[in-house]
Amino acid sequence: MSERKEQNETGVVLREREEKKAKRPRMYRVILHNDDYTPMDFVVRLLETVFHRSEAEATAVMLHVHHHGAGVAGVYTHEIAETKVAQVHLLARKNDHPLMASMEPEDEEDAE
Ligand code: TYC
Repeated sequence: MSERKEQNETGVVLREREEKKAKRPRMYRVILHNDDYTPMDFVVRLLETVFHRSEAEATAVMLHVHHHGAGVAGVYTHEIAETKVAQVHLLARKNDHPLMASMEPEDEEDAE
């Protein structure tokens, strides 16, 4: 955001802030973490309902998390990602499962 200084005929200096560019928003990965207790079927249903994955995608993501410890459920703007993380925790706790989710910026700069 740059500033431009202009001087009019009265000698008053006017500062004008140029319009902020409509940049693409920073995107965040919502990460699901593995645990030993949350049922596989619960994770698949959650990926379908909260993350709008097909059954095949949901199963693939769940198995990835199960075998590798963590995996990407979806990529969203900051506010949407926060909401998804909260929805995962709410649904999991409601069903007495320890399932954990987190979010991280997609671009490298200060990831994690
Ligand atoms: N490891 C769990 C089980 O064997 C399944 C699971 C998958 C749990 C993904 C959490 O994010 C998770 N029942």
